[in-house]
Amino acid sequence: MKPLIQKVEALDEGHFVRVEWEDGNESHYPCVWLRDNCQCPHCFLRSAGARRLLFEDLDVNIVVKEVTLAGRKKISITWPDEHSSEYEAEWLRRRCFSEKARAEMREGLFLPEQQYWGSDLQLPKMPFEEVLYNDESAYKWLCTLKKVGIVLLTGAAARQGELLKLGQRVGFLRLTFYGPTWQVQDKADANNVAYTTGKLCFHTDYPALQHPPGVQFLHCIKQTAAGGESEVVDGFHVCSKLKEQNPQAYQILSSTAVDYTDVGVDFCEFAVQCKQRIIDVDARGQAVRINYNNATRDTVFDIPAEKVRPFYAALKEFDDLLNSREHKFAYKLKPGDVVTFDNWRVLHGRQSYRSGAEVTRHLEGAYADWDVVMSRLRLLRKRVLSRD
Ligand code: OGA
Ligand code: NM2
Ligand code: ZN
Ligand code: ZN
Repeated sequence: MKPLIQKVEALDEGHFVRVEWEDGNESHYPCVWLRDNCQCPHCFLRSAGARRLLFEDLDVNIVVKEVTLAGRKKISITWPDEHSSEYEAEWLRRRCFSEKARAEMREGLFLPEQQYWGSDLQLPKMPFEEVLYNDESAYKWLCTLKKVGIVLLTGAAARQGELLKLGQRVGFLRLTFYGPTWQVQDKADANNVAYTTGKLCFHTDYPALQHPPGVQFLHCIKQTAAGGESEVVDGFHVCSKLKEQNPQAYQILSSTAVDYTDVGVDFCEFAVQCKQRIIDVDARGQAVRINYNNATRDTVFDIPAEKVRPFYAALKEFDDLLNSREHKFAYKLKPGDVVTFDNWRVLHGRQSYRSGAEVTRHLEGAYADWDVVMSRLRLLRKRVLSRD
């Protein structure tokens, strides 16, 4: 199981160390990286798991003076200034620079695997209580949330406060101008279109913020008899379709900065303004975040006039794909349901319902950041996997 070292040598005039493993593999480590990552107490603060070595004290042209094998589980390096460093076999193996090893490390740290879905979605469901009190269940919840983008938790109490428990379970909730949690119901002088009985077409929440909330929780406390049904669509799946069907529309939506605005009073007074591309892409042109809420898209539109019509045409293409029968999935929340979803990936909407004298529909909502959720996922994985 544990990797053992067969042989170690310096290469390239001391700029590289080559490790030959007992299983026949080999790894090459740049010496500047080895010196930078010396694990001795001068260079590394164990208690923080962080580098003490200052960058200004690192010679970026450093070469090894001597490298030796210490047993088969450790290598030792002496540097030209006589500083010495030791590296464990297991530590080195995990940090191998090969394409394959780096891909494995990346997958373990970030779980990038995504399962695209459409109207065929088998909405993943788990009991709310299980997720709160069982680590395996919580781990499975978060893995599914990352991979599929949506998980329905069932059987919560039909009263306010349940999302605070979910917040504690992951760590903490994301506070916004709408408060630590917020009440989705028909309100007089609503400060947001969500707080009316109107239809909400597919949107992601809060693109008006520079860093929109990564994860959203919606807890159904009361559901109206007619109307108020929910819809979701896999935004990344739709983006990949748009890219292949209409690369020009994709190009426009992934490059045009759209103005968003949100002004009002809730938790406190706010005047939020932001520019976002509707489709945020990584260096490879892959969609990594959708920023689309038609309600908060500003009347101010800071692009040249001649680019406006092509932009609307592109957005129409995207919106049509979002709403196509094959892509969207419809369901209706019941009291006690908590839908948890990736607000960077999954767009959500709801049907209108009739307004009345009293409140017939009430959801409590909350946000969490992906940093917090992924942190909990990694901790749960460590705990769950070390058990067996
Ligand atoms: C929202 C929202 C969905 C619903 O409040 O942003 O999308 O079903 N609500 O009311
Ligand atoms: N609410 C539900 O982008 C948005 O304004 C989404 C946010 C009011 C907290 C709605
Ligand atoms: Zn050191
Ligand atoms: Zn919403």
